[in-house]
Amino acid sequence: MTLQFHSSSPPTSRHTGSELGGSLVGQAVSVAASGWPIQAICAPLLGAETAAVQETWRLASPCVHGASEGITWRRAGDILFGVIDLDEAQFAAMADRPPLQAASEEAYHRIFRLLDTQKLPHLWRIWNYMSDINAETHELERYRQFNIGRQNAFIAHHRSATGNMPAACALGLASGPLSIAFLAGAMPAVPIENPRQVSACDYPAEYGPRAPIFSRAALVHPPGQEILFISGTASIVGYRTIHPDDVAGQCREALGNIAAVVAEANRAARSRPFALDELVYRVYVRRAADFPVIRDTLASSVGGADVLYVQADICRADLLLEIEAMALHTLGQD
Ligand code: 3EB
Repeated sequence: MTLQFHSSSPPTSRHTGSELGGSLVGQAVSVAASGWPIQAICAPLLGAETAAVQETWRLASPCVHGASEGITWRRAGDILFGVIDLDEAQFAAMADRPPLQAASEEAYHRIFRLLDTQKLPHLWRIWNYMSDINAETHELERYRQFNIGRQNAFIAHHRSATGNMPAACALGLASGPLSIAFLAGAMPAVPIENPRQVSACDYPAEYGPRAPIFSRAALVHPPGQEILFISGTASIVGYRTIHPDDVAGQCREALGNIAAVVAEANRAARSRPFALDELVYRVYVRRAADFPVIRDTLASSVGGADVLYVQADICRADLLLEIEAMALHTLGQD
């Protein structure tokens, strides 16, 4: 009855009924009208043997599902996975705000309404994707527009914008809608910060008029389990990007940040300590040409760990890569 995570390549479209949902990552993937909450992440895989990978959350207990306000979701017990894709063109008429800001605010409003209705108020992990994340329109970088909309929705729903935030990532793709996938539950996540980094909610205004909302990691506790989600992690110390033009340096720094977050998580963990070589990693690489250096740097640090490399834009123009990770532990068995 535990929550499980499976990765399959090539992807399989077979549903046994116990899948909550997941993602399909690869160039030109599409999940049109499947009716399942599967987030299409249209981005080239690097160094992979297949063009696409399917990642699936599975829970062997009866699922209920629905589609409300454009969110496709499935719920098993007290865990819900949902996906919402919004076309920014539909928000173009709101002349007072950039369309991406309006779309992100609306997407989060809808997510919070669904979670209220389902009485599963606690967001655990959020995956945010948008096109042209570093482009400047309306005199503001699009990632910063997204941050305004996200923070407005958190505040409107009386959710703290500074504490108890979910783990998250936010990446740029070449095209496509604003796409947000989320895992939520009845129990709050335990947020983890990184002592080497300023909390994202405290970033100074030079990184945007409104701060991002996420914690560096989250520990969540489905019955009998402990799951560690490590948010997108980059070469940021304090609040500044370091090693701006040095991809190997950024990679080592990001891994150092992950090690620091894991150490911090282990102080709060209820299961055995999390180890770097047991994590499942997803690495976002801005320039495909940097892939070999990044792969070799990871290999010397996390050995044979499971790593998926995806070409995508990172939310600061000077960041060349971002690494996220997770691990699942069973309680009481280790
Ligand atoms: C950073 O540390 C890098 O906006 O949800 C990482 C994880 C980043 C999540 C988000 C952004 C987000 O600031 C960027």
